[in-house]
Amino acid sequence: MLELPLIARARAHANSVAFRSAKTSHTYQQLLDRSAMLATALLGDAADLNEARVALLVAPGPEYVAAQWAIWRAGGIKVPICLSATEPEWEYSLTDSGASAVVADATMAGKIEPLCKRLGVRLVNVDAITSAPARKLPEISPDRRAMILYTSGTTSKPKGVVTTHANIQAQIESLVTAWEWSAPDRIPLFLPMHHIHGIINVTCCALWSGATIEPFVKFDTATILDRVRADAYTVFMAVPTIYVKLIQSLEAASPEDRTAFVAGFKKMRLMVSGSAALPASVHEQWTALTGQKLLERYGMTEIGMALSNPLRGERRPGAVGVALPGVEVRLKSESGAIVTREDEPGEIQVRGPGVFRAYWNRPEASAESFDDGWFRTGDMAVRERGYFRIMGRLSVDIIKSGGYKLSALEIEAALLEHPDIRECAVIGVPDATWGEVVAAAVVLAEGVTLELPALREWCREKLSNYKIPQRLLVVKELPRNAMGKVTKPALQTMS
Ligand code: MLC
Ligand code: AMP
Repeated sequence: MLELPLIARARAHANSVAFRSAKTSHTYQQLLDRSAMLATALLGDAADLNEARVALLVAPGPEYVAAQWAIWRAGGIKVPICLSATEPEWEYSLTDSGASAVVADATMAGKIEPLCKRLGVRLVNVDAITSAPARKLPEISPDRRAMILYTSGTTSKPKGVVTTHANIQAQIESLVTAWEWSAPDRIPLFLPMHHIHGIINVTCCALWSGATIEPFVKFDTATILDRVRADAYTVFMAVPTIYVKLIQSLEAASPEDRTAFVAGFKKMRLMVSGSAALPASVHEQWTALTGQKLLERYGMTEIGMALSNPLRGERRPGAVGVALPGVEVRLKSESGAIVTREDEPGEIQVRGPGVFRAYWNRPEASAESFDDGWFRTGDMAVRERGYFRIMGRLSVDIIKSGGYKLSALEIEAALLEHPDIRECAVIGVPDATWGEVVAAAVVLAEGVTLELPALREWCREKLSNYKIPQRLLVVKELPRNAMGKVTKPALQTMS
């Protein structure tokens, strides 16, 4: 029987521990059995879900993976959605993807039930599924579409990035090879499970390799440091904001505690940073504090990981290394020429088996994002002494905050619904902890006032926590160029 490689790999590690937490542990065999049970429940009378979209709203951990595998084994497309999203954000993901079902744990099922009822979407509470008769599951070809991840871009609403099973496998194999994942590895999982960093780099790579994951609902510095002190991990993957927070905690710790934490970090075989630029100063501070040299890599939802500093060899602060196995990377200059020399900047373009298939239901955006078969990332880079260095993004409308990619346009659209806001422009302003924070410049209606706390409170119904402006600038008018277009770079100096 043709079986998904991820499932076949899990069988090879059947008796190993896939997930371990303070209270319980789950073997690969338990995940396989549970996913078969959930797949059966999802299928009902159908033989195959035939690429039906199934949204996934389960806290990180064994049940998340069992549900993910269940959707895949039943032939569906998994659409992971953010646990802390607002109802309008959930509604957008469900309607845009045309989801026919939401798979949720009991806690999340309670929260999303009213929306599912309103939209007529089936809600499957996994905690209520305790048995199912054994049955034959469909054969899934690697070319079948497997996942839709919503990612913000230069359009107001997020776009669904569609990857096939073969794309996902290529993304995993590239990292497993480059970073030498193996069964004895142990890794904490504290990143959100609706983005590739948590899904592919941490979870899928670990489970492909027979390694053990320790899941947390969210990142908590004190909890993680306690586990680091206990030598719980061999591999650690985080966004730069987390390293900044860890540095702050290490510096604030007593000398005894710090020595114990540092000993734990020192013993790890690999610590990776990615999803946003790691300032060279943070890289150097981390090495000075712990003796560990962070491995910085660069990736994107549409392509998986593309560039990485080496596991063995120079890990250069401020640089993202070279192309990963199976990934081709080129730079295209503003003039349209392929960059062949060092020190000449260009847009990063990527080709390879890990590159996504298309944006969901957006043929034009999909076509525009490719240049002769190469995916246009919208990030600028330069090659220096053999390594790529990221210089920034082509669009001012894309903000990276805490590792999350945010669309200024999406936030502007939400702010314009505020009765007192007549015009607005959103930008990302540099921030030592978050990389960038969201700042809004607004023109108010006549005679009204608006303070940041009130605006933030108002936003809570519409936007996830990390999209809500952290800075507010009330202006008489927005800076515009001769064509009447708002000039966002001018706002940077105003803030
Ligand atoms: C939260 N806060 C922020 C903020 N997010 N402030 C400024 N900017 C932000 N972005 C504030 C909250 O308002 C709150 O303040 C306080 O911080 C705590 O909020 P929280 O939600 O509990 O935050 P925390 O859990 O500390 O979140 C930090 C984090 C999280 C770094 C753990 O942001 C995170 O998990 N980021 C990772 C995202 C990720 O996985 N990206 C990968 C995308 S894939 P108050 O005042 O209310 O207490 C990708 C491709 C690739 O990029 O290459 O990997
Ligand atoms: P996302 O769309 O959420 O997958 O985010 C991908 C984007 O994150 C990339 O296009 C980059 O802008 C940014 N990114 C990821 N890794 C790095 C890195 N190491 N340095 C700078 N930017 C990064």
